[in-house]
Amino acid sequence: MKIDTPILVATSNPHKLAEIAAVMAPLGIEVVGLDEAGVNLPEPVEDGETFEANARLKAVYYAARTGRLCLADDSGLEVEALGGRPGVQSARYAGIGATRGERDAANNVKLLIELRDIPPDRRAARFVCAMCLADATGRVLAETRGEFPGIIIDRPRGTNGFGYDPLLLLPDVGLTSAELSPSEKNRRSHRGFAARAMAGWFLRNSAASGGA
Ligand code: ITT
Repeated sequence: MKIDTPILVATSNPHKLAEIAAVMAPLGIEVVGLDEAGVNLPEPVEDGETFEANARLKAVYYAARTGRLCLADDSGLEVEALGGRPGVQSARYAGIGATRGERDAANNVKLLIELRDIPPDRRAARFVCAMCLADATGRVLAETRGEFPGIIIDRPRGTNGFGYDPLLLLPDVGLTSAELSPSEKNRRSHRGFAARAMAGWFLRNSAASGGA
């Protein structure tokens, strides 16, 4: 099939966009975010019960309204001791903060409060990322998923990344996700896996029609 690039990524989160672009660019797949593309639609209500449902909802919504091929990422943190919370509520867990940075900081504080009586050996958690690609008519073409397991520590460490990155420790390297370089995070992360699987879909499907 003919793939129109740059591919619209249905996100207003610049960190997600940068991480997805870093996977796609070396493969010759260009992406553009909602802001850069000048898409100024009201955000859809993310009321799905799963990451997959919300990724689908965002991809279909923006694809159908812009008439463009559209890739969406819905992601978040699942903490075992909290029964999988904050899960699909990860972005709005604390429910306060005017800016993305303030919301991330408030979410991290809330998570540490909720886990304060949980010992280190019961702090398993994982980031999950669901990606969905929809065509210009809003039809779902491909869906992928990635997971990034670790342990929640009791104080933030590191300045790279965003969101809950400073709280997810990777025991094998003794670093938090926010202490990884961007390329190392992408190599291991939920988003890196989901984006590479999606890149595979692009390459298979554009090759079949003789090029993107
Ligand atoms: P869009 O819906 O516009 O894409 P968003 O940030 O609101 O942006 P989500 O609804 O998917 O995206 O919420 C994802 C939240 O999960 C995000 O705000 C972070 O708090 C957290 N999260 C997801 N991926 C993460 C990562 O790689 N590192 C740290 N936190 C992450």
